[in-house]
Amino acid sequence: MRKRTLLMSATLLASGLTPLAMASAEAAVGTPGDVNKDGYRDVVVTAPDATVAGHAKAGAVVVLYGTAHGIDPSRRTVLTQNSTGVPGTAESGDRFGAAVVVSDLDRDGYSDLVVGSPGEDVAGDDGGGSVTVVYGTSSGLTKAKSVEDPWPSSHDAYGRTLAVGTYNGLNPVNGTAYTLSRDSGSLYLWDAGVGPSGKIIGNSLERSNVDVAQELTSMIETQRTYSTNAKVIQTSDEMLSELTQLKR
Ligand SMILES: [Ca+2]
Ligand SMILES: [Ca+2]
Ligand SMILES: [Ca+2]
Repeated sequence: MRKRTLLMSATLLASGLTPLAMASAEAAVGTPGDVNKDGYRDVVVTAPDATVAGHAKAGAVVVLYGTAHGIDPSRRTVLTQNSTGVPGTAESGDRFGAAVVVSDLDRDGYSDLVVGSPGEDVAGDDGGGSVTVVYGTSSGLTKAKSVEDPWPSSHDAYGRTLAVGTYNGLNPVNGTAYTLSRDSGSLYLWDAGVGPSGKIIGNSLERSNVDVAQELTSMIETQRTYSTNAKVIQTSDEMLSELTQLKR
């Protein structure tokens, strides 16, 4: 169980914080990286230094859609903070798209975009940063919500790095893949070193709650116990067979 805690205690992380709760469902569906759920993976290109409506480095994200014959450049969606459904306004230095992760957060089969805007001004703080989730839907990329840096006085550039994962309560699919369950809980965005999230410290050893030697010893003991029990059953079976033969 300790191993399980280590391996499965992941979550949707941003270089930021605050609960951006995502619904969880029973199982993953659809094709990974498929924003429009047509069965073909799509390509997401980031342009955080793009000028938008005259605002330098406001940033943009471009989705190029896959087809049976590969990427079709004529089929694309350009997202900025001025796009329909995307919260906020494109401003100089927002750098929308400085980090992007593609993942189906709400498990509806449409891959969603998690987009960082580390230069977004928040509550009067210059460059506090924000993270926007743009949901893939049957009607396109027009549904989104954002989380701003909730502790703008503590740090800047919230959303400069992003990661997606899931917590405990997962359903194993095979040896290395898992899907969400009703027990998985919600997904949250947090900044490293803020709130309940941990820090990564350079030039230092990381502590582990798994004693590898003890785990190996336990595994060997379990295996030997199993072998012994199997031998007892086999011997009993042979004795019964012998008795049966004698009776005949
Ligand atoms: Ca697609
Ligand atoms: Ca903005
Ligand atoms: Ca989705």
